[in-house]
Order: sequence, then C-alpha cells, then structure tokens
Amino acid sequence: MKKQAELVNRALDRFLPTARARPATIHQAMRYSLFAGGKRIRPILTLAAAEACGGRPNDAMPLACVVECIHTYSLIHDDLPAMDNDDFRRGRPTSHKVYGEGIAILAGDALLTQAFEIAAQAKGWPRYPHISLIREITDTAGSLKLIAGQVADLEGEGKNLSVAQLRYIHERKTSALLACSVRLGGMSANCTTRQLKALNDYGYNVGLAFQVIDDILDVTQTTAKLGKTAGKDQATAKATYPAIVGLEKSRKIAKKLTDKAFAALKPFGGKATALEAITEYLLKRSN
Ligand code: GRG
Repeated sequence: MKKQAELVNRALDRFLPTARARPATIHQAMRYSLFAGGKRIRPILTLAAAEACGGRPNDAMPLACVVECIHTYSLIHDDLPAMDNDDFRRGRPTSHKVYGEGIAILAGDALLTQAFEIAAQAKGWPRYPHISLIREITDTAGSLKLIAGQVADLEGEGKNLSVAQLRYIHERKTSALLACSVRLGGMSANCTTRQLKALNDYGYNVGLAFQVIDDILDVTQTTAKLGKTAGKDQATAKATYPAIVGLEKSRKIAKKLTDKAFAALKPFGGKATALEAITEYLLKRSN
C-alpha cells in the first residue's frame, strides 16, 4: 500500500498546477490538503480493482487521482465551521485554519473541478467512453449521493437517529465514493458488466464497513494516532454505530460487512488479491 500511495502521490503532483502557478495561494492551498498525508485508500482501491480486472496501473492512475481529489475536496468542506467545524485533519491544522474560510472553500471547489480535468485526460475505453466516466463521477459526487449524505448528516445533528437513518447517511457520505473508486478501476480495465456489478457490491459493503470502523476509531484512538480530532463524535453527540448499538455490536457489524465484501470478490477467482489485502487492512486499521 505504501508503494501504491507513493505512485498516486507522484501522479497527483504531475496532474496539479504547481504551487507557484498564479494565483499561488489557491494552488498552495489545494496542495496543502492534498499532500497532507492521507492514506490514499480510494485511489489504491481504484488501482487494485483495475488489477482484478486485468487492467494496467497507468490506465487506472488518472481515475485514481480523480477520486482522491474529490475525497480531499469533501474533507476540506466537511471541516469548515459551517459543517463539522474541525481544526485538525491529516495531522495538520485544517485548510480554513491556515488559509481562511474563503480560500478553503475555493480550494475544495478547485479540487472538485480538477477531478474533471484529470478525468478528461483518462484514455476512455470501448465499454466506458468519457461520457460514462463523467456520469459515474457526477452520480457519486452529486446531490443524490455524497452531498445527500452530508445534508442528512447536517440535518441529523442533535437528533436521535435510527440505525436505518444512520445507514442512509453512511451509504451516501462514505460508501458511495469507495464504490465509485472500485468501479472506475474496473472501467479502466474495460471490465464486463458482471465484473462491474461485483466491484459495486464489494465497494458498497467495504464502504459501509469503512465508516463503522471510522466511528469505532473515533472513540478508541487518540488524536495523534488519527491525525484528526478524536472523540469528536461523542463531544458533538453525533449519531454513530458505537453511540447507537455500542462498541461490541459495532465491531460485529464491521466484520459482517467485511465478510460480504470478501464474498463479492469471489467472481474474480485468484485475481483480486490486492483488493483482498486492502479489505483485511481496512478491518484491522488503527487510523
Ligand atoms: C459539498 C460541502 C460539501 C461537502 C461534501 C461528503 C462530504 C462533504 C463530506 C464527507 C467527509 C467525510 C468526513 C466523510 C466520511 C468518510 C471518511 C471517514 C473520511 C475519512 O477518510 P480517510 O480515513 O481519510 O480515508 P484520509 O485523510 O486518510 O484520506
């Protein structure tokens, strides 16, 4: 994963305008958040999904960078005072703390736009021409998925949510982008419809497990370990799996979802070893 993350970092560096490109402030702010040391889980999933479908890393790399740009944009905006209001992310002060709210909003906007510029540089494949890639990205980042999750999250603040309502948020806020990451990887390998469906089932379940584990880590790890404010969910009385069903049951739910993710990889035979390894890592991760 370290090696793949390094390759992703190098590609992102090539795709982004330099920190000196005018106006320098915005390009520095984009790079500040993008190169702050994120785990690169989504782009690594894109590369691993491409491999499972017999694709080439170089073909998948632009799409891997697309999902990381969208992810980083969502984190910058999520941390803003009007959203989650957080001071600390990826082990550093958040974008608005360093650059002010105006530039932080624009850095998020610019990274979202940058994602489409990079998608335009992807090759395009017989089953997945650029129009399919754009639809895939807009379906995920738009008001029915990523933003829907954030809206439900905002509107759920201070309320007692049911498990079903919490799942609705997790499906959109977190699982949608992880599922998109693997689907784009499959597309870069010109995958079959059957493979795309298997990747979708995998991404959906691994994405839900990812958020349940994230909620568990919020109550079990330190700020230093997480690189973001630990205990934030409890402090803000946020609806989470540990808050609603307790830690033990949350761990069981994460394990069950991970098992479903593994099961979805069956059609790939022995070719999805990278995806399997990441799945194992995600279940056991500590940050
Ligand atoms: C459009 C205003 C606006 C916001 C979109 C969807 C969204 C905002 C924000 C969601 C941000 C968020 C906290 C999502 C939950 C997913 C999650 C646990 C993210 C952290 O992912 P990691 O652990 O982070 O992969 P790193 O820093 O390692 O990349």
